[in-house]
Amino acid sequence: MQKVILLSVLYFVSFFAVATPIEILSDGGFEATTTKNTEWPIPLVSIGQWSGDGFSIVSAESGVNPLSGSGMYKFLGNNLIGGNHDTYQIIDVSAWATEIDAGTATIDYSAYFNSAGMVSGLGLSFWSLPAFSGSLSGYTTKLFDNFGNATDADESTWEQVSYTSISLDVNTRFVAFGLHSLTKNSGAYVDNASLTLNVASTEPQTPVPAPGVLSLFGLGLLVSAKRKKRQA
Ligand SMILES: [Ca+2]
Ligand SMILES: [Ca+2]
Repeated sequence: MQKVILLSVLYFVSFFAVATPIEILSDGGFEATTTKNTEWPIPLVSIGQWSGDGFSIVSAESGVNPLSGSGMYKFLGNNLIGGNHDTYQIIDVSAWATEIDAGTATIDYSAYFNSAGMVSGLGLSFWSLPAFSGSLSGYTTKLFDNFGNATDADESTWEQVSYTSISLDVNTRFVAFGLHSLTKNSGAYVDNASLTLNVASTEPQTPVPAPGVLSLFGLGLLVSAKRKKRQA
């Protein structure tokens, strides 16, 4: 009977041990970014860094406090890329090629916006790239919300924009995360950006007893040892 209970608990544990969310964005809280590549096309050396149109990392400003730490992103406009303000981070995901090509990898993607007074025309984008040569032209965007977001008029609140379970194309080796404002110097800020890669292992899962299961097992041994002692 004890064996049956133990085996069923082990099965339960292995069922929930499959998906592993991994944060792959660098400095999504805008606390460490000091240098900016304001070039277009985005240079290869900027992989893993915020790049594109000009921006500032600022502390509390115009009644808006950073959502985390002491820094937040501020849209500026030098109009390198079209008439909008666009900043990207390119991320190398080739380390997960096996899982991506198995068709099981997905992305969760979000950022918080805020401003002093309501600002509209804000957006996020996500790109799935088989290779990266320095330009995003020619690639299909997986998601571009077309500047459809707006902040409210309350500078004490941060408005979250989020998307979940976006599938990654087979052969994806780089992804791009985009922050967008329809107008330059829009007065909008961004903080706590996140890009999570969710991969399911292609290997069969080996059931691993959780600490609680081990205690239960230990308790079972203790009880049976005591019974044997009494019988002796
Ligand atoms: Ca921050
Ligand atoms: Ca707000």
